[in-house]
Amino acid sequence: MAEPIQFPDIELYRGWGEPMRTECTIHGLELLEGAIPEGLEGTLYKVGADRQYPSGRDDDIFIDGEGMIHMFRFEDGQVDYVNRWVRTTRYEMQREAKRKLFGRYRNRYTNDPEVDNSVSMGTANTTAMFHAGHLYALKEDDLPYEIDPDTLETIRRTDMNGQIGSACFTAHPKVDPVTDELLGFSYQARGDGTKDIVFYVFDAGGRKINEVEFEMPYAGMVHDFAVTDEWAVFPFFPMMTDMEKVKAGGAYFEYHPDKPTHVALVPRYGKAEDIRWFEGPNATAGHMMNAVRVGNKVMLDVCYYEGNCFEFFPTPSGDVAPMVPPFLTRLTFDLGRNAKEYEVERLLNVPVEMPRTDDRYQGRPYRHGYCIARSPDGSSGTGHVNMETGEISIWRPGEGDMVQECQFVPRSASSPEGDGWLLIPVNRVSRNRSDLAILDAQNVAAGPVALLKLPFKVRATFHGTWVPKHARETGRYEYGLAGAA
Ligand code: V55
Ligand code: FE
Repeated sequence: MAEPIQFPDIELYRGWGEPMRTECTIHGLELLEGAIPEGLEGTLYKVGADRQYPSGRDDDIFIDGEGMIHMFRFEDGQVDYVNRWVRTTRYEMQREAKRKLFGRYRNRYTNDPEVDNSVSMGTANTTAMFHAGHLYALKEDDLPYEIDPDTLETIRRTDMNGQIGSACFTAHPKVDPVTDELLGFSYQARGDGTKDIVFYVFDAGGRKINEVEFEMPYAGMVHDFAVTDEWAVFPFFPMMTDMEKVKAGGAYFEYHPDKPTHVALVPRYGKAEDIRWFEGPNATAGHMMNAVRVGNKVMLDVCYYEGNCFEFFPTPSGDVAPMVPPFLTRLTFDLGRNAKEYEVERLLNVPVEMPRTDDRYQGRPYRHGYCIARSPDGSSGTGHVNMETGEISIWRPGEGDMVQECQFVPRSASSPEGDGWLLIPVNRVSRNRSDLAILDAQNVAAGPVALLKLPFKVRATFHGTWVPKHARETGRYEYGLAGAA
């Protein structure tokens, strides 16, 4: 007899966090308000964590949980919605066993004895990536899972035709929609607790054209990075893995409040010997908005925590280090000087997370940023940041409601920066269901130009990507920059 399915009564699973565990298909979402903009043709893919089976543990955390991929397909004036579990090795093994076999977040020493130590813990729960005609679901501790872009069926776990020789690939790759290059990396690349990091550049056809292998100062978490025309910027915040603690069943990461931050600037098309190292104050961060090079200076714009960014990762002594608010902050690295320090400058005094841009301007001088702006009452709204003036304008969906990460879609392949729409899954918390809001990206505060209804909740998505109709057909974005030749 299989065990009864009973989730523990913990905060994580209450209210909006109640596991959804449901695969749905809707042909044509109801339009509640406004009109779907003409010319908006393509697919928004989003990936998040749901809960396949109860773990029986009380140390479960929101960034764990089996991957669920969602799509909103805009076609012929309507929007279809589909979501499917990603059939990871872990998902399939648990489905077969009819119970949870994998234990604490990234801690294989807490797995059920019937799971071989070599099986990946990967959940494919963090983002969707589209490159060279293929769609993937990603988690930073595992290889990519290729997904059918029309049905969301899982095709395979892949090392990209043997080109990734590591155990994993980042969940924050950068696909440049102008050059169609893919930039990514593997961290703890030789397995749990290793210091190896490998940076990759792939061309528009998916062929690896550069690889730079180097060592981090310690086996840390490298959740995101940023790229400019010449550099890949890797901040190493002191969120570290201690394998002795992990082997004893502890948390996979610990926040060290007394350690500095190290930053590596890795040449985009160069070699490890040309890496430039910097060192700065204690801090943490998950997400980068962008990086830009101007002359000899590289600027990294990041949602910066002057302390811990994850309450569930303790200090080495086992204390809870309370989470501090994230502020959009610019770190400036002067490559013209032979100094290790960098400048730290707060750009905005409102706590913001899940930063995005018009992705054609990743690594290029930019004027528009988008983010989730938090309110003191626990609700949230979608923010537009004018990067020249530092002003933020915010759309708040309603009392108690929350927004998920937005996706910018340009009006046309070569429209000016910021001319387009924002697509946003909205948590209608009091109604226990979701909407998809479409905002005019140049007038965020005016509220949705269209609002589509989901008769259930899209529980949690972290990140995603937009694939325009022409890219699904040709495998290339081939976007342009307004004013560029
Ligand atoms: C983060 C998210 C993750 C993860 C590690 O936001 C770090 C940071 C969604 O999963 O596994
Ligand atoms: Fe992330």
